[in-house]
Amino acid sequence: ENNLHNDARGALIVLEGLDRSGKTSQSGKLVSYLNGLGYPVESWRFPDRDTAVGKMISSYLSNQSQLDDHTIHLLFSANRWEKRSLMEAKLKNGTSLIVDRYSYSGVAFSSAKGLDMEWCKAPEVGLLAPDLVVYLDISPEKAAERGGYGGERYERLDFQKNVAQYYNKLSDASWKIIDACQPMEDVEKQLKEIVLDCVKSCQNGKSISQLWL
Ligand code: DGP
Ligand code: NA
Ligand code: NA
Repeated sequence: ENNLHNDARGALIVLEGLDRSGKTSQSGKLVSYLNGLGYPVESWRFPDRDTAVGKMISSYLSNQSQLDDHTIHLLFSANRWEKRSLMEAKLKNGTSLIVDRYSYSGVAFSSAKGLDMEWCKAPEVGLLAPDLVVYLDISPEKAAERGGYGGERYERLDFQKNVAQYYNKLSDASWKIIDACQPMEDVEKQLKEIVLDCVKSCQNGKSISQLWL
């Protein structure tokens, strides 16, 4: 059943959630799990801080530079656009991608600053649409308790409360919501099940679509 069809493509799976919701550690576990089952898979994250644009974003996030809210919004979007063709090639080649944050972070974080939501969505139009969005659901208060924040620009309780509201506006019935306050093993188990289903469904030739859906 794990054998790839000729037209099999990889699945684009996005993990979203507040800072400290556990996305990063869960995405590592998912990759090992799928690899163990014989599925080609890679772990990606946005922002990708390794590119030239990513370095500007990283400097902004660590408060080493100041940028207008619209400017940084477009840089985050550009950072996704610069990876679009590689993303498409990987998927078509049969590699699934587990992506830690995507356009939904882009819209939620910038809208939380007061930018217009439709304006925020516009530069994301034409990026590849995920086959699955999983939201790791944790209250802003609980997230803040988790060993504290790392000190980057957005890691403040009042701001994260705003972000949560915009995630809620963005989400639709297709999102899978997992209670991220459960023990890590339970989160992991539920994620594996949902993600494996998605990877299998993409193998059956389901076509890739584009944002904004
Ligand atoms: P991370 O590396 O996942 O901790 O992300 C860094 C921070 O940047 C985090 O607070 C979430 C925020 N972020 C991620 N993507 C975007 C985006 O596209 N736009 C904005 N404004 N913020 C983002
Ligand atoms: Na962070
Ligand atoms: Na909603």
